Amino acid sequence: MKLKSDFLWGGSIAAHQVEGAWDEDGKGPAIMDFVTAGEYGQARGIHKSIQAGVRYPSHTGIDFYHRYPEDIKLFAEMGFTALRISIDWSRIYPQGDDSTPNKAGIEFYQNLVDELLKYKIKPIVTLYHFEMPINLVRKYGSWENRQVVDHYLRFCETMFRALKGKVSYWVTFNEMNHIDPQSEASDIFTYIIAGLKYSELTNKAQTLATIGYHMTLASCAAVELGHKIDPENKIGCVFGIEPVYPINSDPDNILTAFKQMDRDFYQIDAMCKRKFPQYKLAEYKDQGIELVISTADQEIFKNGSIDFIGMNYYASSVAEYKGAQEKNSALFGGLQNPFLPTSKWGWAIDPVGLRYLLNYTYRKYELPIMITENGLGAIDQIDSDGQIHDSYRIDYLSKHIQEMKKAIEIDQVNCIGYLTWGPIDLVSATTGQMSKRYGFIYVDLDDQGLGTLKRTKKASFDWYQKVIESSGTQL
Ligand code: BGP
Repeated sequence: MKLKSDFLWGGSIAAHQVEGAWDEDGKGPAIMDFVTAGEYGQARGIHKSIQAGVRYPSHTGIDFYHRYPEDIKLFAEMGFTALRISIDWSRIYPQGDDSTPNKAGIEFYQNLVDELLKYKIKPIVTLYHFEMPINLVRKYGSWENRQVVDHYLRFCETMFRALKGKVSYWVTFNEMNHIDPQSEASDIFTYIIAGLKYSELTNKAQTLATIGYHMTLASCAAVELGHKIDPENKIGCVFGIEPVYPINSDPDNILTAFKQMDRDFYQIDAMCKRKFPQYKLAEYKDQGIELVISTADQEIFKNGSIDFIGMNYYASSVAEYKGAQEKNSALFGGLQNPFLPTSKWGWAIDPVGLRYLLNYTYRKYELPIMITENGLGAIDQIDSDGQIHDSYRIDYLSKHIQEMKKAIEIDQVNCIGYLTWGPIDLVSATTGQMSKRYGFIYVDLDDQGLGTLKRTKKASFDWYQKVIESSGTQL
């Protein structure tokens, strides 16, 4: 069966992973410009430090800043009807708290959006994909400080107005759910999302909970603001969610799996049910965490419910009960599922998990769901014929689209779009590498930031073009 004609087909990218031009046209330094230089990266051995003058992928990106017309033309050739981009906050307010916005930054995104509209590609604009001006981290202490919410809202307002009438789909945040006192992934994501070093936090649990709270509040306030500026705006929030399966049928393991998965939903509850969930406050209290919800905040939760849920789906995970104090170790590998193969980075490949998650989420909220990221990170080889035969990527995506179709056609889930992650190769967020590739388009650039930046279509390019052309029937 064909999917509806207005189903959104396309891909998703993030400013800091593609643009480069990290210090051009008035852009200020942002969190992700420092991630590669940080202690954090060195300790984990996944990011190299930046020395003066050394090219590095996070600073050059894939030079999308200068080459976007060429790249968008290729997306149009594939038949994209949507592209999710993000706006780098530090291009608009270089210090975060500047009194006026940077005109050149606004113009860049207006031109980018115009270029998409030229090809009738709907822009889906993320307002926060880890691109916070570093000054807000250093001067205010990042999202732990309530004032940052106000700076974020000013930035949102500037962009809602600058792109009014051109953009109707907005995303307030990407994957804020990864920062949680009970999540082991917090050590990476506190750095990526909030620019803070986990090891240096004095009261970790309180800080992480406060960050999560402020971001949730900021999202609701941004939704309210965006609706006021243009009632046509459809504003959602994107979550990175993994289905968590119990390791076996022991009820303790089943409860543990449920709790781990449930942790990713409290913010969606707040954004859909018009109040911050009481169960989360009780859980925090139990852990000695205090959150103060003012009457003004309650109003914000009441008025800021989202129009759609964005779902980033890559993998599922497995949980086992290890005692009351255990943390969620699911993300990035965790326990092995013997029924599933894994990617080179240990992420379980689980197409059925996508159908499960779509069902689970839709039954809970009955809101439209957009698959905002899905894809396989892999090392691509250029064969002797000069081509990249990425059948493994086609296989992964094809199986996931099949399961998504079952969720739509059989289970009646209202899924409104499918966007692959990194339709063009880009810098990986958690490894800082170029060699972990997701694209239909190969970019000649290595982990040291060296290469010609030449774009080459992979085998998956023609395949995805046919998928879109046939409305998902030719897989
Ligand atoms: C998501 C992020 C993306 C992207 C993706 C793949 O969590 O929203 O920014 O990077 O993961 O992850 P990685 O780049 O680490 O392979």
